[in-house]
Amino acid sequence: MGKIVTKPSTKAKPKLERPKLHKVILVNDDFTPREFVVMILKAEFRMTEEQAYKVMLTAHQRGVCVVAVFTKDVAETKATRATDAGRVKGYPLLFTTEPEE
Ligand code: TYC
Repeated sequence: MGKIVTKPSTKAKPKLERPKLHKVILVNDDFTPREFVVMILKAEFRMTEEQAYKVMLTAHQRGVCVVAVFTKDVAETKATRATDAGRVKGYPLLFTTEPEE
């Protein structure tokens, strides 16, 4: 019985690339009331009071806090909506986005 010789595979493996996730980052400022930040986090990011308070406090103490990760589109839309909600009230509240490594 002869040995079966297989030729080296040259088939390209299709890469299943999952879309890179983007962080939404809450940035601290000296003017936006704490309760307003908590309210926006609850409304836009569907957090509980407790989760929202922790994220607000972390940003307050450290300058920034990652709120959540989403696909690029969703992250940018949510960051813009949340930032605009502050602007409407005259607050400098800022949400930014950044791709995950
Ligand atoms: N630093 C604000 C204050 O003392 C509260 C605040 C927290 C504002 C987090 C923005 O991302 C922020 N009123």
